[in-house]
Amino acid sequence: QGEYSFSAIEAKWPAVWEELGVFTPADDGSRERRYVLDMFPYPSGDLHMGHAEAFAMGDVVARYWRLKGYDVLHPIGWDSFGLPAENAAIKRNAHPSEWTYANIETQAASFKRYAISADWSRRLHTSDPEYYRWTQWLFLRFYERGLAYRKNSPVNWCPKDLTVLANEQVVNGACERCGTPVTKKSLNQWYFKITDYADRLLEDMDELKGHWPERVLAMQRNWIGRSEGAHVNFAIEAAGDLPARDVTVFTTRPDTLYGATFFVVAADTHLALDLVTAEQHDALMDYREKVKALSDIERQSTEREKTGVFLGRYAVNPLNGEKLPVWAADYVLADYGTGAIMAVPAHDQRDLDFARAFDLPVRTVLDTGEEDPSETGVATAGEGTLINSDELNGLSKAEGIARAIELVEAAGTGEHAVNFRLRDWLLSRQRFWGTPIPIIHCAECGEVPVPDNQLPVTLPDDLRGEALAPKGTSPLASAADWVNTSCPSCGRAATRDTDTMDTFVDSSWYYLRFASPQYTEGPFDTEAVDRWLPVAQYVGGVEHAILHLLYSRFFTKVLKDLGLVNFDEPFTALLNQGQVLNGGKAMSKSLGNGVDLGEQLDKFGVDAVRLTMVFASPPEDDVDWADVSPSGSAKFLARAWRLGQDVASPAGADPAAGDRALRSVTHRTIADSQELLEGRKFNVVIARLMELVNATRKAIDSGVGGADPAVREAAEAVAIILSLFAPYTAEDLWAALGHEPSVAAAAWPAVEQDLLVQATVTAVVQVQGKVRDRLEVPADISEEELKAKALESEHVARTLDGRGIRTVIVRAPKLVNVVPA
Ligand code: ANZ
Ligand code: ZN
Repeated sequence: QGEYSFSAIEAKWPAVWEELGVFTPADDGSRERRYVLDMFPYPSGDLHMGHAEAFAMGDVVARYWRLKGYDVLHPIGWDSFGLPAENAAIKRNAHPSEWTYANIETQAASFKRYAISADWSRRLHTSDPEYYRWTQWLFLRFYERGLAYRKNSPVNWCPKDLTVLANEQVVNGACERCGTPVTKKSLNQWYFKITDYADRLLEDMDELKGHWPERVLAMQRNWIGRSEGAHVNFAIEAAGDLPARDVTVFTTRPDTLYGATFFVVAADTHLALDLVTAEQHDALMDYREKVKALSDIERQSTEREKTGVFLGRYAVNPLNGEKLPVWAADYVLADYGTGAIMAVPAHDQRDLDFARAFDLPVRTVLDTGEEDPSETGVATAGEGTLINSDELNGLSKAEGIARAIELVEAAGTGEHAVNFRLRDWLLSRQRFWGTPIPIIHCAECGEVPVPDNQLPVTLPDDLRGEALAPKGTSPLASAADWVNTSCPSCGRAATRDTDTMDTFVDSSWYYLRFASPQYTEGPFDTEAVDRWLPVAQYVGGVEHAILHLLYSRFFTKVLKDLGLVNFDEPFTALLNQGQVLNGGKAMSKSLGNGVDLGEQLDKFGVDAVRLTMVFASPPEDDVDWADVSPSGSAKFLARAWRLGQDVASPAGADPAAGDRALRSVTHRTIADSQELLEGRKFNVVIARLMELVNATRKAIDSGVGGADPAVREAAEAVAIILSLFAPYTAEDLWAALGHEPSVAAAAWPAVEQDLLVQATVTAVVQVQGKVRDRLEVPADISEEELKAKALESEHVARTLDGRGIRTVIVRAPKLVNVVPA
């Protein structure tokens, strides 16, 4: 009794929840299982507003499913390897684990305060040796299948972080972490062969349609970038001492073969060096120096003037024997397709720009009805009829593509081909705080995997401060004791691989580990995984649309092929929550508009902050903290909580005898909430809940009174629905209503169908006092709704006959009088 005090309530319940273990799944098969997962956090300092939003959303789902009778797995853990810990350790002359585990403790305490209904007994950290042992074990399984391999190639290099980056970590030519423009560096690095799975990653997206945001699917589809066309071989004629040879191009438009007027190879390839004649050699070398300084984005920009160098050679068109000059240019990329193209300037804008810059011929081969590209400077790409193309003349574009492929296949100079934009996943990092790559390099035996029974290869714990600073080679290389070992195969002196794995490897399988986090016989107990996975609802930010989600999908498919899991997709449904903004902008240090979560919780209480987050907008939309009212939420919570003081009927009182109007509101709220929750419209559920609280208050204060069992029924529904958003207040209300032990152990209320039928009344619609229409409307219709309905009436419109309206008098639910101007 007394006044609503969030701090008093917050002090009371965590111990109760912990003791009851209400958030630990029974896992005994007595109920259907469901797995709800929030993308696990990185332990950078304390929780922030973004965590508060994402975890509030995930918790709504977990709590709702629990009330609906499912056995719910809702675990929590930390993605705890990564650069910030290392940078902090360098600055403080410490070990990265100190900063990491201290932050984890801070966040764990905040999560507990925030009342996330998580099963804390399953907590994991990817930087624990018990976890990364299995990351290493999985790496070795990939290695055995040829899916983890090392190669020397130019890689993305961040000159600030002094480490390589995966393509997925380069955003607009810059490091996704620090924003420094990325350069290329030739290094021997480890890769995962994700390209082997390109087709399946694409096809299996069909399963996800309707359950994942379309935007995320589109981004993945685009990233995988499947193109269909042909590989066509062009003979390059001998020149001087240089012998003739073949070079293959990838084209999506073999129908335009007759329109090829020159041939281009990427300037920064070996192929360009192999092809160039002695006369043109110096020109090419100069040009390559200039190209080095450019990013891929700049290279492909249609805005930039085209540059290139003639290589002194000619390629022969396999269909008509025509000789095409061979050029090297930067707009052709070394690592896409074959790194060489046939240029068709009439129908490809970049080729046309190049042709105009170097005065090369333009030949239209597809009549699209548009103007001549050689005159307009605009390449034509639409549908049309093939011309100037000998045996292809008269065909449509699609027919031409098919026919041209037949022709080159018959001549043995080409074949149908599919090309992907997706590249293999570069996984080595020259940093310390990550999972060591479990490979030993032996002068005799080459690469030797560390035997499973010697895992984990643990990180040395004596490196601190400056010893961890990035030098371009891994800091592990300086730990001589650690590096020097013996070859598991021949016993001779050998060295450990000194790179660590991209932290996205750690997060590619953690959702599996949660099924059996203490399992010691393997990365996970396959039976436990069979029971719980795939994840029924995954919740996280759209910034992971490609990286984490694509990698996890890839891991799952490999594990399926290894016989370790029996599903293809790890996350059945995905919810991308919006961002939390302040003043319409993302919170940032430089803007000084950051909002501290801890301060908000101290000021308004956990429940008010949670409720505000969910109430602000549909889960996918951004929340602007400048536009919301946590104090308004706090007032509503107090109002809901006070219902508990006014219910005067005993627990278990039969509501059947209670006030029918209130019962009808209660049951409609329950039924609608259920539907809204299934449709992820959490914010609307809160709006409906507010209406129910108002209706209950009205009933108590009017004739119905607190002793009516319908009031109890309504208050109990309020407690149960409220528990999804404001668990502390809901618990206290539930206890005030005489229930034990926890509202989290309650059941979602059953809906009585006959109470859903709305009572209706007949409303009379008048124009200037004369009855013009009668409408059947709900007895509790609002003034605005009734007014809107009346103005939609055809009879009213006819009577008004174009006259304007002076005023509308509304007496809901029975009368509307329209007064014309
Ligand atoms: C001839 C042609 C004629 C082309 C035409 C297009 C239009 P997508 O769809 O992205 O896969 N291409 C091939 N390899 C390239 C490389 N390494 N760097 C830059 N461009 C490259 O694009 C495939 C098309 O992009 C290919 O088809 C090729 O140009 C070009 F009217 O061949 B096409
Ligand atoms: Zn050896």
